[in-house]
Amino acid sequence: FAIFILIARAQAQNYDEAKVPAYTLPDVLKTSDGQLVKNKPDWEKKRRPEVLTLFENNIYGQMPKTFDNLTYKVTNEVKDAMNGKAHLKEVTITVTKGNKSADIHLVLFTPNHVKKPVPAFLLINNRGKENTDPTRATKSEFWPAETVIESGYAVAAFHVSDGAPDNKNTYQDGILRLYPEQLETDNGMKAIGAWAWTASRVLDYFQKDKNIDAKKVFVVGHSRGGKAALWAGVQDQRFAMVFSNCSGNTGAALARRRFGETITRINTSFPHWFTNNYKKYNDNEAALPVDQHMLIALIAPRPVYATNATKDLWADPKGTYLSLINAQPVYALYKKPSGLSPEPPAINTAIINSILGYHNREGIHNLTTFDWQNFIRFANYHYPKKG
Ligand code: GTR
Repeated sequence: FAIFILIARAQAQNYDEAKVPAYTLPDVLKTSDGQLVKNKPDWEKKRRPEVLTLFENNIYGQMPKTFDNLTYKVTNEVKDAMNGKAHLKEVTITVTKGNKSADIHLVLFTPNHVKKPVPAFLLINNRGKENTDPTRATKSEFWPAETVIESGYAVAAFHVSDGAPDNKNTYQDGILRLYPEQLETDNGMKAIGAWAWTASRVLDYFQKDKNIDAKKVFVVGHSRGGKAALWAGVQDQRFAMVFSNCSGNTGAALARRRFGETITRINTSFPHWFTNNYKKYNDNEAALPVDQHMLIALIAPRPVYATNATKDLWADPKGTYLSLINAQPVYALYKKPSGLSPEPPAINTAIINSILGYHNREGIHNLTTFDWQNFIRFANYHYPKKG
């Protein structure tokens, strides 16, 4: 009987395009009182705040913005790391509120021999800490720091556990200790929100580091980290650009397609990621007042790059592309058309020369050198180096 239930649950995940239900996406440009937004001021003053609140209340939770103090301490520094090519700093960022504090551990490499300040890629690392080894004894495609440094960008990372342990029993043990009231409310922040909050505190630090161009910080995340990267870019308009890799359900992919992972599945496997309110939409996507194209639209006019992998149908490559397509009307208000064609590009073909970038890489659910190389191309396109 138990096996039967397991099979039934596995089958409940659809991978057949023909079985995608008919759906209607909420109109990103239509206000709750039925008016059509036609220009930038109306978007920014009326509709954007409305959509942002819908995401906060229903999905990602509130984003507390106040704390008493943010200090930092460089705990390790190597000026000639990577054979002299980079300057390593390990920094502990401490955020204090009342009698409580939380530490964020940042690994940061800045390229030597380039004009400062430099733009930076910041990874929200949801996998092993060895992926961001400051000694570089261990190298990983997940964070190919040498490749990013060679391209003239700074490269930084923090681990999600500093924001919130990725565990349904202990997620409260990170920065939520500073905001216990969040745990008492159905629209309270949980782990994904805490990771996005942490990315913003790193950006606060970047504003104090004279080698970093804090107006050009690009937030990057893979999968659950890619969901947090999108939310960070939405919440904190200081992030210049967002890279969301294989972020799938409640990331860059449309929920209403019910292709691969669904809201029920994500809320069941990871009850500590999203608000209590989000559980109301289990098997009830149509009732959601938003869909994920609207999350991308909230990042406009800043560039967004989303990716998928061919063997990662769980994260719905097509649904990700459709999110970008359906975010376009908001970019158009800023006269930043993306010119995406209705059909996704061929496998391994990256859309770079566009405000909304995309590729579907051959292979499995992962963050790889191929992905990073295209992130760098996209950054070069939007922030061409002078001279
Ligand atoms: C899966 C989860 C996805 C994605 C992934 C990951 O188990 O269903 O939403 O977050 O983990 O983070 O690698």
